[in-house]
Amino acid sequence: PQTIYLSDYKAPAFLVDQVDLCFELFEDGARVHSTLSMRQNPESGSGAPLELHGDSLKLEFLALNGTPLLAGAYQDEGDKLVIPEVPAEFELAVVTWIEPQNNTRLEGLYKSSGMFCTQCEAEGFRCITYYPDRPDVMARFRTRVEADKSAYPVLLSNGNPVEQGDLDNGRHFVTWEDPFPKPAYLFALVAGDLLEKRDTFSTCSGRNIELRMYVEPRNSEKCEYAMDALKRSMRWDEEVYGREYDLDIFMIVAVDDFNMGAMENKGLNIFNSSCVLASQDTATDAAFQRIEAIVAHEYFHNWSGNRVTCRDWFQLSLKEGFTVFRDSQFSADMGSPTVKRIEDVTLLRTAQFAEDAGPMAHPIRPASYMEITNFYTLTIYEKGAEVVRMIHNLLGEELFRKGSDLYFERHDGQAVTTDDFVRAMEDASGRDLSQFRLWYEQAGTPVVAVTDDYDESRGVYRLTIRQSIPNTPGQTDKKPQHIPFAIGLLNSAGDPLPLNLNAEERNGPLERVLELTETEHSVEFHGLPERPVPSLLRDFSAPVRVQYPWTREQLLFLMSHDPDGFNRWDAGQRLAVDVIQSLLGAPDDAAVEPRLVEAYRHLLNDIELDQALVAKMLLLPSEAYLVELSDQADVPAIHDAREQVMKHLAHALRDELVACYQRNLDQGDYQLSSEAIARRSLRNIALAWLLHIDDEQALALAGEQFDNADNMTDRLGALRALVNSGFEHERNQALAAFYQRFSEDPQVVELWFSVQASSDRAGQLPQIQQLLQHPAFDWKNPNKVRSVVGAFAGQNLAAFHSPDGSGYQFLAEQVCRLDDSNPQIAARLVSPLTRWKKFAPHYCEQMKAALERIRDKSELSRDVYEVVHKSLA
Ligand code: B3K
Ligand code: ZN
Repeated sequence: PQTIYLSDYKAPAFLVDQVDLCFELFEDGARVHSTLSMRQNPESGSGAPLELHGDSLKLEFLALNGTPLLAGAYQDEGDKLVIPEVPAEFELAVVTWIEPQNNTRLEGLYKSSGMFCTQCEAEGFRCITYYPDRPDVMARFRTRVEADKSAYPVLLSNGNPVEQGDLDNGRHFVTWEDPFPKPAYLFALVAGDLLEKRDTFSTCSGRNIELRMYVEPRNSEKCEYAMDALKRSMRWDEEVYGREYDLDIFMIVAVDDFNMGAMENKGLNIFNSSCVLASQDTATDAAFQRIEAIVAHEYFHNWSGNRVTCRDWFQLSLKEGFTVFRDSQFSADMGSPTVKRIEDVTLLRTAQFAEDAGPMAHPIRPASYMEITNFYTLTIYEKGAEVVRMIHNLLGEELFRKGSDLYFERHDGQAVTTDDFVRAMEDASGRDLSQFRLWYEQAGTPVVAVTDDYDESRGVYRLTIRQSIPNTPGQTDKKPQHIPFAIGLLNSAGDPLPLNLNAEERNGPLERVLELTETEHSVEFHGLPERPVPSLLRDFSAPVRVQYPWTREQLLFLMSHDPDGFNRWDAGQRLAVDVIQSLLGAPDDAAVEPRLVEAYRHLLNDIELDQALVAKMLLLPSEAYLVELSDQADVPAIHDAREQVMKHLAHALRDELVACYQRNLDQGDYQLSSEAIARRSLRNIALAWLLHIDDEQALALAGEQFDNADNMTDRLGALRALVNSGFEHERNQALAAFYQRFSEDPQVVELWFSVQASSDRAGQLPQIQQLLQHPAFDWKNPNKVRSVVGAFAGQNLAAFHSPDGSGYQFLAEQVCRLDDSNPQIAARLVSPLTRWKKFAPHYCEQMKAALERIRDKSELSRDVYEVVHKSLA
């Protein structure tokens, strides 16, 4: 496969003004008629041949300005159609035949449970027709869809419906017109027998927007939450960013077979069912929150992505980083900002830091790729969002808004670069972000090492802060970056101290954002009668690793006194990490730090503190995070040490856990407020811990909760606790009952699969093999694959890293099998193996062998090829 470089970017030789499409949909295939009004791009030289992308197409007809082109007048190069000579302005007619019913890659036009749907980002449109399939070619689309009327009563595409009617043979058509020029990756089409849910939204300027959701009839009762979330998103984007919706209709469609979460097609968002459908009985609190975030994310793309789009795919973070930042601000506003921050940082530190330290590390604006689909990464999305967040914090709320207004105004209708985004922020604020731009160019997580000393005689406390950025593939000797580093100081009573930068200053602010720009930065704080405790990187003000020689004493202190909620949580995590790490390889009866137990006791009894924060603080750092923090990870040892701490805590705090469970029982109706969510999460944590030590009373509580829950959070919480307990009989009984009750609901069946696959008790390899044989398992459905294979390799770490290497071989086998049908999903599944160098020698050799096995498969897809070869390099 070829590598594509950012430095090779050239403006398109031809532009498309208008696209006229007609889809004739049949059971054995689809005929696509396309008429393109094209002209030479005045900004690039003339004389270039016309090149159109194509993938798996059968060309039936080709005509230039009405004259059919004969075989010699063009070349069909497989992935490209080349017409050597074309006039400066012309009309090109293309007819292609495609087979959506056989499309298992789920890119382009395909079928999912009987309906037709599309996925065109990044390069799916070329699987539909020949086209200059690149985001900087923007055109107006008019789309006619024809299909059998009884099988496909609903026919949708982007924009507004302009014509419809009946045809011969029981067929009908609808024509849609999208007035906004767009790149082909935002094209969408849906045809099916779908139920329509309607609502309306009145915009800030008083326009009435029709909101429609289309779902399979069995999902009729699962639409309300997403519809409400959509309206909240629309309002929020008006209020916070001044962005009004621009078409008269906004549509959401739910489909079961979908490679990712959702897609922001203009006016016609398509969602993975699991990211949009929800009811109290079938969705957990976490699922509701995820749905709200994804609905918002896709909606926000209408401006950050659609009205202003990417020039090329190297700029992907332009739309994704910014939009993730926007959806995280939105979620913070809808719930608890501290909890949202903790969740985002947990994902970032566990998974994005790992990616940034592995063989696939890349900057948020990569310089090259083989397969763009592999670059929809945590780095592009999550780190990209952190970079926008830093700009937000450096500029402040008001100037950031000025910058985003300028960006949207300046670039409306254009395809632009991350640099254009940063420039708009600079121009609006007057700030110089030239060094800051390194965040876009340099990969790797900066390490910020802090040391301090206190001069008692002068009352001066000095921090010395050194930054360094590790080498990553293809990048060494990196330049220091511009890092906003928020800090505070506390005295021994736990009060925040004024941060006076010199002897004259008296009432300095209680928090400062230091702007680190040099390799070494030092700063002095004056007027301090005692040595303070530093609170570093408050609210995680930059995506960096902080090193500071915290004592356990200091961490305990920060855990209960830091006014920064995020840092309170973080202090607890650091303490727990330290305790678990100190037990690695220790005998089972080694002593567990008693102060950790007391800190957790205190938390469990603390009813003053925000209970949502308490629930987060009670969660021990995950195995994945502990692996990320170690050098030569021995996963079974990490698993054992963590288990030992968890069991010790559960035994020592048994009575407090029971009390916490009882105190948090819900009396009234199910609600989705932060308080109610926190209550459910506290009682489910208590239940999980108690069942982890096979507590008989907890077994009864779990049984009761499982049988009588009026919502999925509690029912699944009880099931998960039982599955992870030693009560084998009850575990099997509950699993069977759960399946029986929900076997008709694919989203719940996915939960059922993943609860087992992610559990070291129910998800050992033979059990995983059994799940793959289960009638509800379906290799063609990405959600099912993720819920069994993905959950096993990504969450059931002790089983996956079995010392005999069987987990690795298993994964290699499944990747090879999937590579033939859905390379995109196959490439994603490889990810746990790519970090092989991180593990202890015994494991690392076997992981490498598994990668080699995949490498040696014949006819490897470009997707898997790139990941495997880069990992082995
Ligand atoms: N933009 C899509 C992702 C498309 C992935 C293509 N392989 C969803 C999103 O980020 O909103
Ligand atoms: Zn997105």
